[in-house]
Amino acid sequence: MMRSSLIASLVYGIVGALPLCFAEILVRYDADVFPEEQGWERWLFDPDGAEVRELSDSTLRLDTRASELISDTYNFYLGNVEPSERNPLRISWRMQTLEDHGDLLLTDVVLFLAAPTSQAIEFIIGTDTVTEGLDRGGRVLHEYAIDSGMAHDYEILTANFQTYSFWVDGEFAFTGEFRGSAWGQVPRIAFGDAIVGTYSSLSAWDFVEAALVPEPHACLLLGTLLLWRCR
Ligand SMILES: [Ca+2]
Ligand SMILES: [Ca+2]
Repeated sequence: MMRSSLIASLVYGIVGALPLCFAEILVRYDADVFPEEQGWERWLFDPDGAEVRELSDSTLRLDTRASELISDTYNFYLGNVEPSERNPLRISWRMQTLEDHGDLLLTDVVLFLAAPTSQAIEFIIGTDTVTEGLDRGGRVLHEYAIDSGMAHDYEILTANFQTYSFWVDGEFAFTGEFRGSAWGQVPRIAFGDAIVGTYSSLSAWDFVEAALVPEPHACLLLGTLLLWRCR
C-alpha cells in the first residue's frame, strides 16, 4: 500500500514536472528561407534598391554597405506570452557582424525586444563589441567585448519583461532593465539593420529563436526523481 502510494506520488511528481523541463518554442528562424516566408514582418527602407541580401549555408546575409539610407529589419509578434521565474523567456540567436561602418553609436546591426508594457531593450552588435542601452547623455549603459572574425551565440533571459540577463557564448555578460518606449505592435522581437543614415553594415544571421524555457531547478528535480525511480 505504502509502495503503491509512493509510486503514485513519484509518477505525479514526474508528470507534473514534465512541462517545466521542455522549452516552448514561440518562433525559430533558421535562415533556410527568407524570414518573411516564415511569418516575420519585413520592414524595409531602401530607396535606391542598393541592399544585397542572400541566403547561403543556412545563413541570412544582410549587406547594406552600398548606402547609408538602408534599413531592413524582421519583426515577429510574440502574442500573449507570459514569462515567469519558473519559465523565463529566452531570446537566443547566433550571428556575426562582419563589417560595421559608422561613428556615433556602434553600428546599425540590432536585436530588439519590445515588452507588452511597450518598454524595450536593444542590443547593438558590432564586429568586436555588443552594447545595450543609452543614457540621456547618449552614453552606452552596457558593453561587452567579443572576439571579432567569428559568429557568436547570444542569449537574453527575462522572467518579467522588466529586467534581463544577457549571455554570450554561454558566459554571463551583463544585466539590465527594459526602458524607453517601443514603436509598433508589442510584444515583438526584431533583428537586422535598424538604422537609416550614418551607418551601414554586413551581418550574417544563422538563427533567431524565442522560447519559454524551463527553470533549471525544475529539471534537476525531475532528473533526481527519474534516477531514483530507475534504481
Ligand atoms: Ca543602415
Ligand atoms: Ca541557420
